[in-house]
Amino acid sequence: MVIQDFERIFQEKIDNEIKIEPKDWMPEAYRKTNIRQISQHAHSEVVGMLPEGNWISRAPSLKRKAILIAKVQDEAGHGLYLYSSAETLGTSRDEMINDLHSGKAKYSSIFNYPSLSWADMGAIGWLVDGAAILNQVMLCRTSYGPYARAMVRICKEESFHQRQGFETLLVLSKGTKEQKDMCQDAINRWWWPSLMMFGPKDSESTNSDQSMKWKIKRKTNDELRQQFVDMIAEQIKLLGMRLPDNKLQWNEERKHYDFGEINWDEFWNVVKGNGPCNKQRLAARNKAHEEGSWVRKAAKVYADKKLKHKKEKIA
Ligand code: FAQ
Repeated sequence: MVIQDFERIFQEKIDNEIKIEPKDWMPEAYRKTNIRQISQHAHSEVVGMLPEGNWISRAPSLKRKAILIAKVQDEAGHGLYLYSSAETLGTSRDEMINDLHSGKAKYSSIFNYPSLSWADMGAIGWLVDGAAILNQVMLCRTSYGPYARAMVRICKEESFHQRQGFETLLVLSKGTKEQKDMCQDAINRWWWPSLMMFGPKDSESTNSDQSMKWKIKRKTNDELRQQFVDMIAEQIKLLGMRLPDNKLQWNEERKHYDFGEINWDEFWNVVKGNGPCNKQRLAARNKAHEEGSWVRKAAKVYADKKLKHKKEKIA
């Protein structure tokens, strides 16, 4: 077979909604963009543990603490599924982790903002997990098999995360004046960064066109962002709070909510490493990695020993 035959078979699979699997032939650019997106996604899950981890020791009750610990653990699990999925494309876990720790690899801009109050745990669950789910539901149909299958499992957990976030805010929204103010303040601070999670406008998205053609992405950044605004603009009514956007208004003609302009300078500034917590997040990841080196060494010695015993048994 010549290269054109491989390309034709690959394209036929994409056209017929047949998943691309690790041992299938694929264009190098398809492999690369999947490694890029999946590893960035994995890093986001892992770095995303930090703003929430900050509140485990200060959760207001044992029940809230147990829920938060479970949620943070889920994010670690998501990171692991995703790293494994990226590894099937020929990259190594060490390579991906090194790229994160050296600051070379990207992760979601949202995790470079500080979590300042207990209400932030509610806002992260409701808004950040809410944005993450919309994106991930579409990724359950992504064309690369191991990524799509990881997403199915992750989405089940994320929908629990979003509901717990909403419930946390609902309790605060019915509380004292201080609790209501704390709830509104958290929504004010997390709203715009949540909209940025969907990435740049379609007209400025460098990867979207090709990723849509390969069915890696099934909806564009702007389509998903609009879906998110429409969903949250309705849900906030139940909280009796408001979104910090004077331009937010139902547009009967479009059958969507109109909303104000995102501060794209702020977005790119955060993506380039200059957000409020970028340096702090990378320092925390590097420290955790260094402190965990004895665990990795011990696990390797154990694995080597087991392999040796197995070989001796066979011999
Ligand atoms: N932050 O051409 P596009 C979560 C970069 S998981 C930083 O539009 P693409 C769970 C982009 O990489 C949240 N960088 O890119 C959780 C590209 O640069 P590159 C993460 C961003 O890939 C909840 C450049 O800008 N979810 O939250 C961002 O087609 C609570 C041009 O952009 C995923 O990763 C950004 N927000 O579309 C955990 C989902 N946006 O790589 C704990 C999978 C864009 O060329 C607590 N990823 N950039 O150098 C995706 O769906 C896509 O990668 C997009 C971006 C939609 C994020």
